[in-house]
Amino acid sequence: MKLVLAIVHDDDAPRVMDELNKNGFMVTKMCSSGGFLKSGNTTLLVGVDESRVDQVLQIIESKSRSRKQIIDSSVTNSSAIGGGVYMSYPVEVTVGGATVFVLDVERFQKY
Ligand code: 2BA
Repeated sequence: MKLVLAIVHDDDAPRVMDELNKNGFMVTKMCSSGGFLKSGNTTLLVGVDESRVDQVLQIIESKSRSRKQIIDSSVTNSSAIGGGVYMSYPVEVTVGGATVFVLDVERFQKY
């Protein structure tokens, strides 16, 4: 058995989950935040037989879009004469489609 751990955009999560459920996969949704943008995203956990991992990945890929996001990057130049100079400039980052990890499951129990 494998555990597919997928980090997807909040807006894509409902479509990814619907399609996984439609195809008979069980999904757990967790609210998460990216360490870089500090904004919300969704982490999905899917426990699945190894033979069906590719199907899960294909569904996640087909329902996740990549997006351009502009963030404000701040730089403080404290060595400037007369005190620190504060500069802020926009930086474009591409987020997603999905970041996926596939992990081995040592043991799976349901009680
Ligand atoms: P964030 O950490 O908020 O990152 C959002 C996007 O910012 C990333 O998109 C990437 O394009 C950019 N980015 C992240 N760190 C950067 C850095 N140090 N310098 C420049 N740009 C940077 P994605 O790569 O699509 O990642 C989306 C989200 O997936 C991440 O949100 C994070 O929550 C998760 N993620 C990605 N790679 C991961 C990893 N190796 N381990 C754990 N989580 C990961």
